[in-house]
Amino acid sequence: MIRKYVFGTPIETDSVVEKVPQSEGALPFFETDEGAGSLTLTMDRSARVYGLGETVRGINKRGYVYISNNSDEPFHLEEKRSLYASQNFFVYKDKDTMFGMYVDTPGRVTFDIGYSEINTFSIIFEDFDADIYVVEGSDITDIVRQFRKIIGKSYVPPKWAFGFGQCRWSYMSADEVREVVDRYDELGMPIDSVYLDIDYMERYKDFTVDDERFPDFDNFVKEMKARNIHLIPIIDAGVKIEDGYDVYEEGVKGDFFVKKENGDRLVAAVWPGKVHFPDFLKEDARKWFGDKYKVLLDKGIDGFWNDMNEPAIFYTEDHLQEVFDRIEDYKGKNLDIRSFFAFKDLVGSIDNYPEDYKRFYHEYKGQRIRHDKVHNLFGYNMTRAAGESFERNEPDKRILMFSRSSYIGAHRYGGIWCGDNRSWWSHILLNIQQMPALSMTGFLYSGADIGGFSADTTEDLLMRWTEFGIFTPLFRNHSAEGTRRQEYYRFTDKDSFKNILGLRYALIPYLYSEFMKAVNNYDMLFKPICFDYPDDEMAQDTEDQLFVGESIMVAPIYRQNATGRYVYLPDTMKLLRFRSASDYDTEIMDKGYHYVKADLNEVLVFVRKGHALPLAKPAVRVDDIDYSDLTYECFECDKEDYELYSDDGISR
Ligand code: MIG
Repeated sequence: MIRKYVFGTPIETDSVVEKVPQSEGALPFFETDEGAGSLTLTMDRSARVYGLGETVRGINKRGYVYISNNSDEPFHLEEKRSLYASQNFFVYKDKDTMFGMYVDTPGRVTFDIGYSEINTFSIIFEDFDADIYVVEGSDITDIVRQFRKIIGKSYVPPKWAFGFGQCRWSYMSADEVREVVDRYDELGMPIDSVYLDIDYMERYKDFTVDDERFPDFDNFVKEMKARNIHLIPIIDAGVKIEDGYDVYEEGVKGDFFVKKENGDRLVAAVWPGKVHFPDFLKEDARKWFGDKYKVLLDKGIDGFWNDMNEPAIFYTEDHLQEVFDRIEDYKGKNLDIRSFFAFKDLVGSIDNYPEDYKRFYHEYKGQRIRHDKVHNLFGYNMTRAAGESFERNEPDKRILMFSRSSYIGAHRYGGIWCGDNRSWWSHILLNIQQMPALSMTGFLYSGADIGGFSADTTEDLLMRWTEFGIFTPLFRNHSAEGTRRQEYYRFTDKDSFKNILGLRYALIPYLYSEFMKAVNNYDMLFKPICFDYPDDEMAQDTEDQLFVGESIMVAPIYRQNATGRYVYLPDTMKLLRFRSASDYDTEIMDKGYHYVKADLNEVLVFVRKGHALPLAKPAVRVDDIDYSDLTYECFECDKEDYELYSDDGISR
């Protein structure tokens, strides 16, 4: 049962697509303080809170404070309150009470879940204008399912997008890309796509290609296509200001860029230097920008990633001027403790400066609205621009799309990746813990940068991370400029990497099937084990194991030098300890705690009782997977009991 409560005059976000009638009564569970703009609930000792999508910390969100304020945040530390997304849906559960809540408001919202006061859950609004949906159901899965129904079906990528993708900031030329593919192919390591980061563009201009680095790009795309490799260019939110650049000129002519209060276009800066931001919230601007993707679609490109769409701002012309003006005050001074830090703050305030987000306006549904009021809708509407364009321009074919920034609603147009993590062991765990929260909020096609984006990876870190990454729909190895290169072929134990990648391909019939069922039935692809074992106390505290689809549980290793780990089995299960898709041992294990060994190259998968896991033979491209040759690992069931979803993988 879903009830809707309306506070103030909410700005439409288009995240809910099914009509829910407004409820007459008072909001249940929380106490409303209209004056303070807050809701509060006293949490029982037994209370747990799940959801909120892409955030730091554990699966149970209790004990910290999270702020929905989409941010270009390169340090995913425990203390951070905001990352790139706002996905304001959570489930509260204690021994007597259980409900889900979706707080639909495009501005800043704080979820203080026992941070200020250990037993108090407060939701604090900057503007108390919100549609709040309260969902009750028989269990968490049921609550999530009802919620997902009202926000509409999740985005479905082409099936090849379940293959492995290699990325780097940046492959600097067509030859570098060729070399990557050659190396993978020579070694017989699977790969389906190579990503193009910002340097493929001509001076970071969206929808252009640098023809010194990528001469004859059209033929290069064809050449890669002939090898069944997809090239996936990045698209940034800012449009370079440059006379003669068609995208800039059309944007000016069509009045598609965001403007300041005085009507001037906002001048901000990102990669290309000074840019304008398209007003993705404005329908005609969205259509215009969306149609620009056609420039690349027409060259045979069939996948994109949208970046910097919080939006990230290096500086605005206005704030930079303020800084330069005030810097004068410090010149020649003997800087002491206060003035030195004031000076440091001034200079350090330049990028992603909060006041800059109040400097410009959108035309949204016929109204002029200051950016900060609708801040969290920006990336969503960039993805929507692309998604709507693909529906118009490629009506018969699925196009890969995922974004960095998001809001609920964007899950209908694309997936997300989890942004700039680091080559840290703790970030494998973060990746594990983010996946179920993303499943709850509809972002099914998601994943993190495997191996870690910033900082230098190590061979063992990359291997352990990959052993989890093979279960995430978006399966991409990506790393930052200036860090150690981390393509799999650069390391010593190439055979093990090849085997683990091969296992991914062997799992694709299952993963794709479970993914599509999750889309069609509004289910989670990743589930904390406690969701299915609500009365099992040990399961409640298990935050580093997940169910992936209906048949399996994974228990990844995320500690350096570990040769195994403790695994909690909420029921009897069948362990598959994989060294490769065809080389694995099996063991039936009882409910309870077990120390399970797993060498660096071994992947632990547990098949649930009454379920089956289909396995294909490894292939080097998704298209080569032989569906007529599947074997099944069954535990107390027959292979016929497994419902294998499959389709052509490309048509809509
Ligand atoms: O400020 O395009 O999260 O994946 O490699 C960095 C360069 C801009 C941030 C993205 C990252 C990408 C990088 N971008």
